[in-house]
Amino acid sequence: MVVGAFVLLAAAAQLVNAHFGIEYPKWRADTLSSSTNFSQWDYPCAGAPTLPDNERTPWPLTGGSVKLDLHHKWTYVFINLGLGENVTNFNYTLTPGLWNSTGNGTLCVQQLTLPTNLPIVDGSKASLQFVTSGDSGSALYNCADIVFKANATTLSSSECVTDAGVKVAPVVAAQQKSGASTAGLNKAMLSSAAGLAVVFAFGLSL
Ligand SMILES: *[C@@H]1O[C@H](CO)[C@@H](O)[C@H](O)[C@H]1NC(C)=O
Ligand SMILES: *[C@@H]1O[C@H](CO)[C@@H](O)[C@H](O)[C@H]1NC(C)=O
Ligand SMILES: *[C@@H]1O[C@H](CO)[C@@H](O)[C@H](O)[C@H]1NC(C)=O
Ligand SMILES: *[C@@H]1O[C@H](CO)[C@@H](O)[C@H](O)[C@H]1NC(C)=O
Ligand SMILES: *[C@@H]1O[C@H](CO)[C@@H](O)[C@H](O)[C@H]1NC(C)=O
Ligand SMILES: *[C@@H]1O[C@H](CO)[C@@H](O)[C@H](O)[C@H]1NC(C)=O
Ligand SMILES: [Cu+2]
Repeated sequence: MVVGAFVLLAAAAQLVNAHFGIEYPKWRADTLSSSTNFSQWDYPCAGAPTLPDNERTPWPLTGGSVKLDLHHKWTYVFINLGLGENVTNFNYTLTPGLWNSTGNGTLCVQQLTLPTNLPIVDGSKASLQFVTSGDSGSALYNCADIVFKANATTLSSSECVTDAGVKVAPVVAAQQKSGASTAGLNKAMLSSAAGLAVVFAFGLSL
């Protein structure tokens, strides 16, 4: 069924060299570096192992910042959260509206909204999985390891700057009104679940 086409498209897409980097939180490894053998095509974390505890980025209990370096003309962006020390199951989405990001450069979001009733306390360890994908459904992966801390802060607004020309909009909102920018990113837009249905229709079955 869909799997055969998925594999072919993934293979074709490997010809396009336009991966992405994580600037914040600290990523597990520089998977863009040609001096390592990490591959962003490898699920779930490009083959990079969990960082030692002293290298986990402290994140506020109410949600923290993310800063990505995007190289594509446009891409879907998913950010998933898994709880625990050695995460294998990234089963909470932090991008329920599914982001469609256009432009090439730095995308920063100062505070991601966490799912309600997330079972975390001061000191809970977790990992973030960043996924970018085009229409073909082929995807690239990177991960970052965090620890939820009561005294952690988000990046300041001067540290969290999105490049001019880089925009992100949830898929559903993007279809309703064009040109939504990060300035317009809000909780209501990010909480539309219908966006996921759209992308799975678009991304995984074409
Ligand atoms: C990457 O893989 C190649 C081929 O298997 C090997 O020769 C090289 O040493 C590896 N590099 C690293 C940094 O592990
Ligand atoms: C992204 O931007 C860099 C420099 O800012 C440029 O060299 C590169 O060609 C751009 N890539 C795309 C896909 O627009
Ligand atoms: C996580 O993995 C590390 C290294 O393999 C191991 O030392 C540690 O006990 C593991 N922790 C849990 C909770 O499984
Ligand atoms: C997520 O996965 C973890 C570990 O497998 C599990 O304990 C937790 O209940 C799951 N949460 C949800 C919302 O699926
Ligand atoms: C995402 O943005 C790109 C570039 O603007 C556009 O071509 C594509 O149709 C958009 N996808 C959706 C589902 O809105
Ligand atoms: C948070 O508290 C810990 C001690 O629990 C301390 O080491 C750390 O520097 C504090 N961080 C901030 C940002 O205040
Ligand atoms: Cu790429």
